[in-house]
Amino acid sequence: MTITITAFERSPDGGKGLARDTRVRWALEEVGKPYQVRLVSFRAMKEPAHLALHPFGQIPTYEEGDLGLFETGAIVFHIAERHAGLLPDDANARARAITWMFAALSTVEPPILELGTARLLEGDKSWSAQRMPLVEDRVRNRLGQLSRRLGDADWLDGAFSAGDLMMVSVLLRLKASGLLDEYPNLSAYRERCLARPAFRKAVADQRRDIDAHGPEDMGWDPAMFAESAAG
Ligand code: GTB
Repeated sequence: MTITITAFERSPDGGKGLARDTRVRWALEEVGKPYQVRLVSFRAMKEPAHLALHPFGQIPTYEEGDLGLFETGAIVFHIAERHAGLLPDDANARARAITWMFAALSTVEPPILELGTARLLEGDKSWSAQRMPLVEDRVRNRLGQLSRRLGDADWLDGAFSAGDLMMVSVLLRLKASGLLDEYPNLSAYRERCLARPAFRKAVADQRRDIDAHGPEDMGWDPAMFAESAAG
């Protein structure tokens, strides 16, 4: 059955892998499943046809036959469950890999998104300079914990898994802040993931899709993209 995902017609980062369709593309490349992309404009994301697929009017979505999914966690989990390559066969190792997916999304990502909001949307507020160190320290707290757990291992738990894919997807948003550079083992972990052929192909294809639309001004409102700021 054909797999179709949605992605931005034009992305604020110009297709550098920061928009969330990257994680889905990467997962599909890791398991070797071909897919089609339906590019959507900002306006189309808020129209009834897209809202029927994604109640919050966002990308990415995933369609396969009768199945329609939204939320990158659910989509990557679905891909990992149905195809070999992203979850171990051993039941306990599999459960631990899934745990890392949840940890990425519900424990590590929130302070990183908050940093994005603070930088992009609140940077001009009178209290921003006072608040910023608190927000950055919340990110550092999680990075320190993650760094200690990773130690000198290549991956979070044994072989590369969907847990690593999700964790590094979350960490990518820290690039502009430089915070990840304070943790050499996490920087090296990120680089290991970025060097994976599946990741490189996913981002190259994303860039190709966006370039096909030209460098037009998207006219996007930063308030719509609070979470893009950390990238
Ligand atoms: N929890 C959802 C998931 O994981 O699937 C979040 C989905 C989401 O935030 N989608 C964003 C979106 O559609 C695109 S990825 N936003 C439009 C809206 O909410 O109206 C966020 C994003 C976009 C662009 C960049 N960038 O270019 O740097 C980075 C991140």
